[in-house]
Amino acid sequence: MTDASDTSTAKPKTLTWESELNDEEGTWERTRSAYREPPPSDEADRYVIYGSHACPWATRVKMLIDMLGLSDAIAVIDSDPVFGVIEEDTQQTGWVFSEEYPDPLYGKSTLKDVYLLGNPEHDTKSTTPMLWDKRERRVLHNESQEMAPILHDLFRARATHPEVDLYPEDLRQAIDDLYADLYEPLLNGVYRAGFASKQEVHDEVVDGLFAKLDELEARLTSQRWVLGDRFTFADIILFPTLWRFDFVYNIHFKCSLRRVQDYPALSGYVREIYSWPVVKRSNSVELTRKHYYTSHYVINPHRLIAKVDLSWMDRAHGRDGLEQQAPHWFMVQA
Ligand SMILES: N[C@@H](CCC(=O)N[C@@H](CS)C(=O)NCC(=O)O)C(=O)O
Repeated sequence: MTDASDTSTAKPKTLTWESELNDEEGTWERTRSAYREPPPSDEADRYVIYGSHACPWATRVKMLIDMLGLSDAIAVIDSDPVFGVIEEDTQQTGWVFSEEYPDPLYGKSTLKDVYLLGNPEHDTKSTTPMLWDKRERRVLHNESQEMAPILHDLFRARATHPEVDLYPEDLRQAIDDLYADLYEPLLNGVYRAGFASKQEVHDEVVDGLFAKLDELEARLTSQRWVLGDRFTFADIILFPTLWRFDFVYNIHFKCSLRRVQDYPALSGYVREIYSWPVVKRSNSVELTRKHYYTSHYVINPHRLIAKVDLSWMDRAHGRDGLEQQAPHWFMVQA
């Protein structure tokens, strides 16, 4: 039998979402991303993004790549949407590869193994999105909010649509401020609400979250995009959370005071962005539902997937009266 107090030979445990649950406090806290290195060059086909079909953080980076037309320069490798066991002795779960979603570079069976290939000392969360350097075989970056602007600025010149500017100089500060304002209450708030294990913790997060949605509704009633009349990365920050809200967060994470479809402006905003072919590429309802309901066994032990009526998403968005500037090519079928 192993003595738990003997740490001399114990391997460091890899963090996963389960180890971020705090039973005593009833809270859940996301670990800070550990890898923060920009790519050393702008070479095409040297870097890949390890992503996943269901992760909103990965989706933000994938939407940026698709909207600039960078998929020839930076490929995306998606892991299986369903979490599997990544650590035998603790049975903790995380991103895995499968027959349908293989790791074409190294044939690894878990994303953690790819992290370990790049860094044998890797002992923190193995998250998506992760920017990988194929030449040096190592992880460069795994924080979407910093990775996206780095890729935008470094690779935009080689994009199919270099005219698309998702980070206009004059709005950079506003984009960063919006993220800072939305992160804890809303973008991460849905997870804090869903994984809370004490009623008062859940209630408080949910109240803060809907206060933020109410603010956004007011803002998007008078303007087309979240920072005004230009579509920018700020909208890419907001969209993945709003888009999956009704069919995942509202049910699975019990963020159920209201639905996005109950907000006229927010729902029109989601419908408009989701109507673009370039957005459909990285946002799959089926894979997203499958991921959440089947991966978080702590809050959904039987892994049943909630039935949903998504007909509202395909109705006319009704936002043509508001001034707008979004690249026409987003709306064009490839
Ligand atoms: N702050 C990070 C968060 C990334 C993150 O937590 N991704 C989740 C998926 S949505 C993940 O990979 N989780 C793996 C796990 O919990 O083991 C970012 O924005 O890139």
